[in-house]
Amino acid sequence: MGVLNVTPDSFSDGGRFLEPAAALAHGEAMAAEGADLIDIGGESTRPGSDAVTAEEELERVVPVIEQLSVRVAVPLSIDTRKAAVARAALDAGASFVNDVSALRGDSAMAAVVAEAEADLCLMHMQGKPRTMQDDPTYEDVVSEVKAFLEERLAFAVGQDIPEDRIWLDPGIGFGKTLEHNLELLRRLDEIAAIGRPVVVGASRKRFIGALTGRPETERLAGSLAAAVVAYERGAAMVRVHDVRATREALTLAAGVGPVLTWTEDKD
Ligand code: HH2
Repeated sequence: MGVLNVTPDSFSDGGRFLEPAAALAHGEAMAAEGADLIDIGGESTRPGSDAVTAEEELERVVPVIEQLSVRVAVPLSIDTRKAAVARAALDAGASFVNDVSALRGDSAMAAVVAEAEADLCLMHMQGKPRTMQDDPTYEDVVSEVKAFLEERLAFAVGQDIPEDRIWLDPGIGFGKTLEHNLELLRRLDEIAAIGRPVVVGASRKRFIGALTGRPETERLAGSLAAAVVAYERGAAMVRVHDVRATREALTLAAGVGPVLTWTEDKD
C-alpha cells in the first residue's frame, strides 16, 4: 500500500503532493513501482495534528482520485475518518476505505462502506491524534490491541460489512511508546491469529527515528527492516512511502520463505 498524502502537514512528506499535478505524478510513480493499492489521504493524523473540515478534505482528495482512477489500474484507498469523504471518494473511483478511527469517528461510516461494498481497514488508536502520544499506557499492549480489533471486527460485521472485506491494523505510532510499537511488531503473529489480513504502517515513523537517530526523510533502512519483520510475522500488507524499495525487500524475504523452527529429531 503506497501512501499518497494530499496534505500540507503530513509528518514525512507534508506539502509535497498538495498540488493535484504532483499528487497524480506520485500516484502514477507508485503504481509503476509495483504498489498493489494506493492510499490517498487529505488529513494528517500525525501526533499533535489538527482535524480538517470535510470540505477541505474533499477538495484535496476527490480530484486526485477521479483522475488517478482513470490513469492507473491499481485500486485506490481513501484514508479518512469521515463518512462524507469516504462516500465521495468511493463515487470518484476508490474501492477501499482506510479508517484510522475503526468506525468510531463517524456513525454514518459503516453504512457508506456496506452500501458501496468496499474493502475496509480497521485500525487501533489509543486516544486522539492531538494528544495520543502524551502518555499512552497499556497493561499488555498486544492483548489490548487484539481485543479492540476483535470487537471492532464484530461491530463492522454487525453493520453488514462482510467479514471477508475487512483488514485489521495494530496502528503503529497511534498512542504507543517505542516499546509498545516494538512489542506489537515482535508479537504481530498474535494479531494475525484473529484470522483477518493484517496491515502494518511503520514507514518512516518516529519509533524508527528514536532507534536510528534519523530524521523522517532518512528512515528508509529502518522502514525496510520493519516491513520485512512485519511480513515474517504475518502482515498481509504494509503501508509505505517508498514502494520500490519495499517491494524489492519483500520480494527477497518472500523468496527465502517462512521462518522454520529447527527440531533436533528431524529425519
Ligand atoms: N499511519 C498513518 C496514516 N494512516 N493508516 C493505517 N491503516 N495504518 C497506519 O499505520 C497509518 C494510517 C500516518 O502516516 P502518514 O499518512 O504518512 O502521515 P500523516 O498522518 O501525517 O498524514
